[in-house]
Amino acid sequence: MSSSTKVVSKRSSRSSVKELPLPEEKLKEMYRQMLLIRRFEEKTGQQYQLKKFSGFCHLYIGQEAVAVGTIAALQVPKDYVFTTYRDHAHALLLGVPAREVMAELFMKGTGCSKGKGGSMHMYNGKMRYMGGNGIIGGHIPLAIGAAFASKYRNEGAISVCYMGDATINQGTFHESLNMAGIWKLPTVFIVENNFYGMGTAISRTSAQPDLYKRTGDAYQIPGIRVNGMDVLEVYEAMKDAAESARAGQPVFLEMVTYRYRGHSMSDPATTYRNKDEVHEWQNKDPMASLAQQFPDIFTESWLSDLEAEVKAEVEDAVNFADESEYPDQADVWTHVYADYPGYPGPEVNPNKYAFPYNEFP
Ligand SMILES: Cc1ncc(C[n+]2csc(CCOP(=O)(O)OP(=O)(O)O)c2C)c(N)n1
Ligand SMILES: [Mg+2]
Repeated sequence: MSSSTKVVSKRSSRSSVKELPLPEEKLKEMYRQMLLIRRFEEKTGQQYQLKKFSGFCHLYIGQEAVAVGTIAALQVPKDYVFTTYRDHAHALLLGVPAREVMAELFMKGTGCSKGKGGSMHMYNGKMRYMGGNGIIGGHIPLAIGAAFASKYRNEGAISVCYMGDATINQGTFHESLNMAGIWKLPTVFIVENNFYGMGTAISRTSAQPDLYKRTGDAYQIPGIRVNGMDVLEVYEAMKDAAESARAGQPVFLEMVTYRYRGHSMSDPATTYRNKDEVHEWQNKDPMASLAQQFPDIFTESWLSDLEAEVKAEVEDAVNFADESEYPDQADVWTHVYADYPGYPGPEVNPNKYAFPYNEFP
């Protein structure tokens, strides 16, 4: 793979069932996953407005094809996955039941991070989902650390690091990519380019607006631009990138995508972009375009059955989260740091740290 090359779709016409690029079941599963994410996120937005939970909440609506297409190309649960605070979708795809993602949003003890992480800190250690991270760029060194560990132990796992377009001006990005380039760490860096960092357009903050060009010569990490609204194109690009990373050549993928909602639940997105722009992207919707390409598979009756099934799954998640309890106060110091023998040490009296917190460790 050469540096700084654009990806050209390898697929020919997909208009006929005979020319399916993937088995029918796989196409249907990708569609189902995108729909689950869409409906889950819409419900999450409603629950937030109903004040079922508070704090930061960033929805993934519009970007579904990126997480679905990339994770479909991974070896789960061998490969490591790190992402930002826009992390509900990745959790749903990496083995966290919808119930436990919703419960985590509601900060309940049954959530995937035991109710102590909330929206920005989904996690599933068993599936090597190393979670959401709230600090822009803070997770990139962690991701190359996992890649280094995999290489050192000869695990054959790759480390995948998702980030937003505004993240790539952070120092951690450049330091991490330089190390990955020198040490040939098995990493795929994925920029989800939705064109905005909060309310600031990427064209105002990146001297090089073609983000895929920023890593090739600088770090010997090939940069590839991918249509992030096309789940099949994303899948193919990720398959190649994962293969390359596993063989010791890191890759940088620029996924061109768009968020239909504001940056977070507190952003109405009315001041920095107009409705025509949003509609233009909605016309490229990843679910609608997949369904339109394969009308023989995505029939009206199949789609309406799926809608009902997904709706029920999301309703069930809300009921489960509503009925769950908040974490027990006695658990306040568990799952905070890694549990390893000897920590926090025999001399520590758990009662010392009971509410109210007079003393901190
Ligand atoms: C180090 C740091 N600086 C600032 C912030 C505040 N902040 C949260 S999201 C964000 C913009 C990130 O945009 P982008 O990387 O494009 O990701 P997107 O939200 O579009 O997915 C900023 C500046 C932060 N979380 N961490
Ligand atoms: Mg962005």
